Amino acid sequence: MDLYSIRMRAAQGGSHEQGGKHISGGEQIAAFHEIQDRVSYLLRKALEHDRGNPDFLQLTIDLIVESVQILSPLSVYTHTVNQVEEGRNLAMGFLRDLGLKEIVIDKGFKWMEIANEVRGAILVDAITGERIDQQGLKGVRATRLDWKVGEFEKWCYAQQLQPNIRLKEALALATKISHYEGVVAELCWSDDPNYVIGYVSSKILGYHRITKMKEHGDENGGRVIFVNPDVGVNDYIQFLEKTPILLKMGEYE
Ligand code: WAQ
Ligand code: MG
Repeated sequence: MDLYSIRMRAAQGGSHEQGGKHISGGEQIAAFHEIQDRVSYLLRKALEHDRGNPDFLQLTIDLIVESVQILSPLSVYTHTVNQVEEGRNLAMGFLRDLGLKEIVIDKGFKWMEIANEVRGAILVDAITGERIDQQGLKGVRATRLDWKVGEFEKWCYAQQLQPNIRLKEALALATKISHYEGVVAELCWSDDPNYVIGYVSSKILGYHRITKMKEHGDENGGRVIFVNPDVGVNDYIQFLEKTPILLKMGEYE
C-alpha cells in the first residue's frame, strides 16, 4: 500500500525563513484515503495553537518510496513532581546515569534556553556540549514518523494510559531519535505554554516522562539531542529527515 508523508509548519509574523515566530509543526504518515483527515488535524493543530495565530502555514505531502522501518515504542515511565526544580534535577540525574558530564548537562540546559528560537532539534556533542548541527534557527526536524493505524490506542490500553495526542507524537519522535547508533540521550519539553510535561529518553533508559519541566505560561521549549562525537552528523540528519518509521506495539506487551 502506498504511504504518504504529510508535514506541516506554521509561523507568525511571516514564514520561518523571514524570521517569523514558530507556532506549530507536525508530521504524519498516512495512506491516500487518510490524507484529508490528517490534513484537517494538522490545520486545527496550527490554527488553534496556544502560541498564537499563524499567518504563514505550509503543508507538504509526498509519496514515500523508501521502505518503512517498523519499531516498537520505547518503554515509558512517568515521574510525578510538583516543582520545576525537582523535575529538572530528575532529568539531570537521568542524563548523568547515561554518562554525560556535569558541564555537558549544564550546556544542554543552556541550549534549551535558546531552543524556543529553533523549530527543530539542537544536536549537541555528548563529550563537549557544543552544538554540532549547522542548521541555525531551523534546527533538525525529524519527519516521516508515525504510529501504524490503531497501534497507539492498543498500546495505551495495554499500558493503562489515557490516549494523549502529545504523548503519541512525542513517543514516536523520541523512538525515532533514539534509534541510531551513538545517540546518547534526548532532553525535551514543549514550547506550548499550557503543556509542562517533558522527558529524557534514550534507547537504554527508555522514555522518562517528568510531569513538570517548566512553569505554566512559559513559551520556552525545545529538544536537545546528545550524540557521541563519532556519529556522522550529516548521516544522522539524513536518517531523521528521510528514513520512514512506523511504530507498532511490541510482542512483549
Ligand atoms: N523534530 C525535531 N524537533 C522537533 C520536532 C520534530 N519533528 N517537533 C518539535 N520539535 C522541537 C521544536 O523545537 C519544538 O519547539 C519543541 O521540540 C517542542 O515541540 O506527555 O509537545 O511539539 O509524554 O511542543 C513532551 C511530553 C511534549 C509528552 C513535547 O513538544 C508526554 C511537545 P512540541
Ligand atoms: Mg509545540
